[in-house]
Amino acid sequence: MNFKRVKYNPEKIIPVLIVCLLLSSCGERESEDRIIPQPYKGNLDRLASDLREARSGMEFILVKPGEFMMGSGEAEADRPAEHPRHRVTINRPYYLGKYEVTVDQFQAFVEDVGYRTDAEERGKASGWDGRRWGKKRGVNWKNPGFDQETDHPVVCVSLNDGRAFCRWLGDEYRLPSEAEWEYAARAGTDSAFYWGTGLEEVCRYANGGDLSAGRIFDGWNTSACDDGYAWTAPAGCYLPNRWGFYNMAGNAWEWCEDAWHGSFAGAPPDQGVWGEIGGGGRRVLKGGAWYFEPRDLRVAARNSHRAYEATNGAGFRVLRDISE
Ligand SMILES: [Ca+2]
Ligand SMILES: [Ca+2]
Repeated sequence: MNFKRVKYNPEKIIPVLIVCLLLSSCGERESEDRIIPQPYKGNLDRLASDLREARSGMEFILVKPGEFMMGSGEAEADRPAEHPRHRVTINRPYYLGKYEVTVDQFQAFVEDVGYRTDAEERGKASGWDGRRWGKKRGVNWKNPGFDQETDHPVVCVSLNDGRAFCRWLGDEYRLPSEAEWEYAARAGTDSAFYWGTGLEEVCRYANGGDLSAGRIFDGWNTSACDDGYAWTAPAGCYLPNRWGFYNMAGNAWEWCEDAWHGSFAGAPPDQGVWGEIGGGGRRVLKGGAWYFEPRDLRVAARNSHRAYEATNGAGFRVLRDISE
């Protein structure tokens, strides 16, 4: 097996627990046990640089081991949830979806197993309707409150729905940890955006709240450029990051498995999930979405919802583990 369960360092966890209890910011109790990925024993050179999953047609890109600094830098110092910036070692390679999971891929899963999403079961989802944010009756992945094509990212899906989709694909598929997501999104960069720091380039790389959105969302705070879409855009629109991943900034927020913590104090130095795997409390989302201004499209930006919550700005991307 490639993973071992170890007792996490209580000297680091206990202060975080105390702060969380005082601030009521964690949402769920931290587990003392976590799974730490073990170094890869295979030959990296023998791994394909990309692959296609036969059932869904989803494309994946190989992410090789390395190190990176996780969280926001000095120029982004007003964001306590993204601090302290800390070194993370990625010691196992993995494949990550080149694109967000699309409406037609999610539909194939639903039709195959008769799945009903959390939003369908609850009869509602949250979202932005162009005028206000709130819970909307009858809103779900089939009807997110705006028109979508089948190649757009599926939204109004909960963390639970994302996990169910991964189980359908097979045992080696799962949602990424936040560290695995941010390592792939940064793609070797350490700037606020994975294209650098330029706000003038936002609309070339990301579908966010832009001038197209500003023409529809009255009084909305937008980028000073036009990316062409007020709502979601096709997966594969815009420029990819340096490693070939599309829309990691913007379009749909993307679920990660980590439990929500109000800062990175005590964060693990590896790619493993921070927090109990399979829990139902608040979980991390990354990347920003179609209605957000540029600061929420930064690589370090973080959001959280409960595992059952669905919003019309949130979707997900799939990770495929590599054995050995
Ligand atoms: Ca847009
Ligand atoms: Ca995205």
